[in-house]
Amino acid sequence: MSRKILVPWVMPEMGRAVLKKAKVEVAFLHGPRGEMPDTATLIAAILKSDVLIARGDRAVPRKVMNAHPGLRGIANYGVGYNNIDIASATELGIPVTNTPGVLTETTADLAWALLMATARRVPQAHLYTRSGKWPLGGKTFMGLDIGPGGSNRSKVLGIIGFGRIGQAVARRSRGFKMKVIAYDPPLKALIEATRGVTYRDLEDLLRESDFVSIHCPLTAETHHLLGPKEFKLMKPTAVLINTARGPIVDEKALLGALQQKKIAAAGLDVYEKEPNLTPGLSRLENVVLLPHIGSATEDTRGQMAVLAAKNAIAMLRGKRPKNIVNPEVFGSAAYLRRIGE
Ligand code: 8YV
Repeated sequence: MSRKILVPWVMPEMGRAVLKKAKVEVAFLHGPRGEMPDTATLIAAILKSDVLIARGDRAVPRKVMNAHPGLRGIANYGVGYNNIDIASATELGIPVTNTPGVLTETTADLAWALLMATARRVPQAHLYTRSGKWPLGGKTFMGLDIGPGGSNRSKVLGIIGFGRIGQAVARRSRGFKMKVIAYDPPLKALIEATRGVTYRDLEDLLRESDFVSIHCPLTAETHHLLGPKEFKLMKPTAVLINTARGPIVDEKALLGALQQKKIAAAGLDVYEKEPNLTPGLSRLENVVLLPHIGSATEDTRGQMAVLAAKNAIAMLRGKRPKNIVNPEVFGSAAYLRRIGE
């Protein structure tokens, strides 16, 4: 029987084409409206497959991995892989891959769009104009400057997480004459070596920034990195942007900070319990809310699918994939058992 790749979601055509060209057997499994199968259905399908192409918004817990002793790998469609229990995958000898690089600029674009939209209240003004109230109402939609503004004061952009996306956001700030500070302990040396960017501890970054943009991965260390204590440190005129992962921010504490005007506004693309929002968040006037669309362009999602497909094909064939996140599995007894060597 030939080996099979399982895709339990609607994969962009560019990724499907790669699978087709490689002449590998693929099982596509999703509901009529593209919805992903429940865990029991997924486990039943994994039993008949050899590699899973997972999507970032769906958890792959240990019990799913454990379902099939011959599972040769999990290719995640997404650069973030907090949806996958990596410690269990490594212990069980399952290689996991992600899709870095191809979505860097697109996600940085979205972070920047959100920053501008939140500061200048673009969606709120759009809805108001569209509603036809404009000639009657006295709303003025006062916003916050991103550039130096009339007073000619450069604004401070604080970047939390200075990986590929954080760096791309920093590059975009140049045209706005911003002062850029960044916090990322493992990348302190890189930040210090980057022209126009200065390292700050988290507390100082929060105290000094006019805009705080989050670009770190979600890990045990970054879970609730921003909570009540941190919001108290921020300027009352500060804007928080999160296009990374929801649980990095304590969403209830953020709601409180926005309600009490401890900070001025927030632009969010990610949430603690997607697709659910903390009650009250969507009723606030000082938020701009997006449905996790950081990488959502045809081109970029297509390239992500290509990478995920290529990684899956390599793992199916027992080869080392390009974007491996737990390279220590190769050579482990657990992995060799899985691939039958
Ligand atoms: C995707 C993402 O929306 O790459 C990531 O980490 O969050 C996004 O690009 C997601 O992985 C798709 O489900």
